[in-house]
Amino acid sequence: MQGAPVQQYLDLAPRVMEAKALGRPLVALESTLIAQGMPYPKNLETALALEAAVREEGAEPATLAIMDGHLKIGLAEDELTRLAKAGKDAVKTSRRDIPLMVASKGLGATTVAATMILAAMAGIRVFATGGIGGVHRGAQQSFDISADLDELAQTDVAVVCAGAKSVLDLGLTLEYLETKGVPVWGYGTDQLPAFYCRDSGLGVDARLDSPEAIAAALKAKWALGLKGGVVVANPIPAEHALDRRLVDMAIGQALVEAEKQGMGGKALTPFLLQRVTELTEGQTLAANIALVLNNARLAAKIAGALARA
Ligand code: PSU
Ligand code: MN
Repeated sequence: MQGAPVQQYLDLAPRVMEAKALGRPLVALESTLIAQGMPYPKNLETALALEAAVREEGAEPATLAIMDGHLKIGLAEDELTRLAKAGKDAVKTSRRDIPLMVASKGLGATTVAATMILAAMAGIRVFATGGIGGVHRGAQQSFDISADLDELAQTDVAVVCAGAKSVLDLGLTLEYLETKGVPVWGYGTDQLPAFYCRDSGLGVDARLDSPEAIAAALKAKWALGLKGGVVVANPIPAEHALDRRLVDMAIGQALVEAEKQGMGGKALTPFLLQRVTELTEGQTLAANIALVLNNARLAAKIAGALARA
């Protein structure tokens, strides 16, 4: 199998293939968020609602995952159901996990990093998710920095997200992205959003107020051969934003529990996110769904603008 082309592993859904053939805009969607981030059946409802939101804005959605040895670019409804029902039994798959997930023919839910890789392989340039991974608090000691950040440094995909959760060290996350040359653009805002809250108190590098302006800047980046992705930071709609004190309290407690239990490695982020949901009695889940939908819509508009740019 030496020198085997990537294509033999890619499995494009018929709708995705058709959209590509017609030059229609495509938006990639993440599967870790569905499998690990939300309980069944809310996760399936959300996955379907995300795809519908992308279509409403005139683009074709492709939820990405790894199934039965294939890199799946777009899932049929029965496949989405399988992923949603598997939940945490699906393997959280980041860059380093991809080879084994393919070879073992397992069920892999792709993180931001892995979703970017699959999207790029399939020629999809715009990707919507909830929040990216980043530099964890205490990373000076633990070295825990998400592989999402290095992926953003090297893979040509724009990631539309609501910033990163304040379980992370947002200031250090921005420093790391700056070092790696990853642009962080605020959509209609000068501040980095903090996921459930609209503002983090930290600035982005530029504010862009339209999908066309974002598309023009993306086109320039890639036309110039400046490798890597971009963070498009889209604040949660005001009516769904949560009270900062509630969120900070839940995060504070989740961090203490994680430390006590010696959590680390790839289990840490899912643990923190689940505890925050439990501690806020599901308020963060509702906010999470609202912000991902908002990101899917913006991503579809950017993909459309990029197709016309
Ligand atoms: N942030 C969220 N929800 C998530 C994740 C991050 O608000 O579900 C997931 C994403 O899949 C992200 C991953 O890529 O966690 C980062 O994990 P780690 O910190 O282990 O790299
Ligand atoms: Mn980590």
